[in-house]
Amino acid sequence: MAKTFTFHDHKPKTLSLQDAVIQGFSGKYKSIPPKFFYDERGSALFAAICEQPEYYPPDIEQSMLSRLAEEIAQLTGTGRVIFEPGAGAATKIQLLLPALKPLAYVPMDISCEFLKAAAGALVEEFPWLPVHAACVDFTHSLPIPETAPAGPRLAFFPGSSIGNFTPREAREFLALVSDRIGRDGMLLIGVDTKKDPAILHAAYNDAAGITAAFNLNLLQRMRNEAGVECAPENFEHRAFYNRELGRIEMHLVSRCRQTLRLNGYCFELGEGETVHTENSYKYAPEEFIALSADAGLDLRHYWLGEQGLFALYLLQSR
Ligand code: AVI
Repeated sequence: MAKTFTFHDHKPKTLSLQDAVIQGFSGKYKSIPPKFFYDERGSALFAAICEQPEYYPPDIEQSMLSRLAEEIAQLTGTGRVIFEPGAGAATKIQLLLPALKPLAYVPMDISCEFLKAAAGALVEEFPWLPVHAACVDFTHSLPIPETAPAGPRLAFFPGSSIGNFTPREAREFLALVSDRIGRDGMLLIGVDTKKDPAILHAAYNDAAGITAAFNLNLLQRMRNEAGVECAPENFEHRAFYNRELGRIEMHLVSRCRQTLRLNGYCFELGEGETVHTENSYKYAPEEFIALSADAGLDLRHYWLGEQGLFALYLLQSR
């Protein structure tokens, strides 16, 4: 069988880590965008987080996708062009491929080499599936490669990555997806739910300290890649649920008064002062359905996983 595999590099020149540090440390509250977590070590640490017993989303979502694949296919039909922003190792889509029988698959990721390897492996595993991989920063744009065939589209966005946007950014992203899938296009999206804060707290403070290492890895990157003079041991991981805003917040907390230096810039941190590194918003179904509707996506169906801990939504563009 002739295999189809194309690769497209659309990675824009976006903010470097150095610029992000200068920008993020210059205001009253210090922060770094969470996309800088994902260097090679950060991606490996994130994969390890997904293996931790406290971090429930991957297991629940995967068992939902396996169990619901046929039911989802009945609602979407077969023969769609599926695109997946942030596809990573493209593992979750494999649970749906036999039922959804797509016309083509377009995995998108910011990590070009990783994407190329994952997409290449997928073509070997599913030789009947045309794959058109695109290296993109989906927080900026979602260009669909011109080699992808025409046909009804289905966007796939699992893992509750939508929670790492603010609700406003999430609405903008959903509106962009809605535009890309076109009229009657569909989106299958996994979203973490609001729940007992103790469960959320444990998920972002695993006993093995993997989430802490993931968070602290940002400081290693800042030092090794961006040339920031800093001592990672002078910081500690903090993650907590902000009930008012409905989000987990991750911070790096300064253990002492210290100065970080970079290219002539000096950034003072007081003891206990934090660098905000990530938000992970949680949505009750009615909140997420309203947010999607605001972005032009109407609910076709939603499913709740074990004890309502995670949700899958199938949405349709108006
Ligand atoms: C990728 N994203 C959906 C994860 C989350 O839960 O917000 C990232 C993560 N951060 C700490 N643990 C997992």
